[in-house]
Amino acid sequence: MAVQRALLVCLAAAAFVFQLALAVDHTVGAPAGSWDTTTDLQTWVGSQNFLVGDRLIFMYTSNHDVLEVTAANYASCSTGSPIATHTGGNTVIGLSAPGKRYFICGTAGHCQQGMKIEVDTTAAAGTPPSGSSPGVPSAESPGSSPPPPPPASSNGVSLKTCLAVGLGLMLMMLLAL
Ligand SMILES: [Cu+2]
Repeated sequence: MAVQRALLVCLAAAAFVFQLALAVDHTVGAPAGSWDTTTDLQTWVGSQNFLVGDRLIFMYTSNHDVLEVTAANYASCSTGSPIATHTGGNTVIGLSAPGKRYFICGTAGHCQQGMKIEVDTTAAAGTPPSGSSPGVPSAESPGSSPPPPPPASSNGVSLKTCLAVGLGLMLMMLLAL
């Protein structure tokens, strides 16, 4: 039915917008420090909650760089054959998928002095359910919303309904935080 489809589109749009609004920029070391040898980056990284869609921002002076490396090279502070090399003082890394990523500074000795972070990105709470997300109690998910009441007057009602459902969804997500 057209109204139901419109409702689903509304829900999807609301969820998408809300997730965008929730995306967080994590400036490495901020607010007290930055990507340097004097900041306690392990404490900083431990204080962060990285979700898919967030961004990692490295701000640094020209004596540093950012190497994305493997877990093994992270552990041993090996700067050889990095996955990616970033320079320029302002590096933005999009955390587009769940999982662990490893970053070290390529300047000699800096990784050993603590310029290394392990970033563990987890799926955002609002990620569309693809069947099974263990441990997440979701009484209502966009896919399992009850059928809407029969349309009284199909056109005028649908926008209002959309707004109401969108607001309700947002409230629900806010409460879930
Ligand atoms: Cu450095």
